[in-house]
Amino acid sequence: MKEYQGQLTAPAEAKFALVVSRFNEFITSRLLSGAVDALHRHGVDEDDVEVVWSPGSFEIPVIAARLAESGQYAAVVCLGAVIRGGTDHYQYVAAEVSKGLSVVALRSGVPCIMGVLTCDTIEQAVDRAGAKSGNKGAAAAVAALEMVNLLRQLPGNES
Ligand code: INI
Repeated sequence: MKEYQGQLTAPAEAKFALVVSRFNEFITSRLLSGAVDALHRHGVDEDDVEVVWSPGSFEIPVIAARLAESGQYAAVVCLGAVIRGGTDHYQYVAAEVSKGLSVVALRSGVPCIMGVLTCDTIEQAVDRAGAKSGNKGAAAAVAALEMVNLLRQLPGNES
């Protein structure tokens, strides 16, 4: 039986794009710190990490699409915080960013990691941005490493 699994080490000659939302920057800056820290601690060179700021989470997919289609990045790590407010706006933003990222990843073949929190409360978001529930930005970065290493092993890899 042949079994594939992605290692969590820095892949050779791989650049990582991090797309981070300015909306709820209090939370997303913590996700960004977690993602950058995780990449560095797994051996990714600082020069192989590029950060792009998005106005809000809704705009992340179009930025991710440009980056993924450029062919310059092994993975795009998307970071945002969608937090429920007094209206149903939250639902539209959360649905579009998750759907958009999945479309971009499937069309481009480049992993677009969903590090966008979708929370009912600010407290839930804080918990996931470096407090009680860890740092989901770091988790997203580790998922990116795993996906890049995994895709390089699977049939059809050209690199
Ligand atoms: N953007 C977020 O990233 N998080 C939110 O919680 C949020 N809410 O709830 O409004 C949000 N809205 C802005 C949205 O992403 C767009 O930037 C805006 O609608 C302009 O297109």
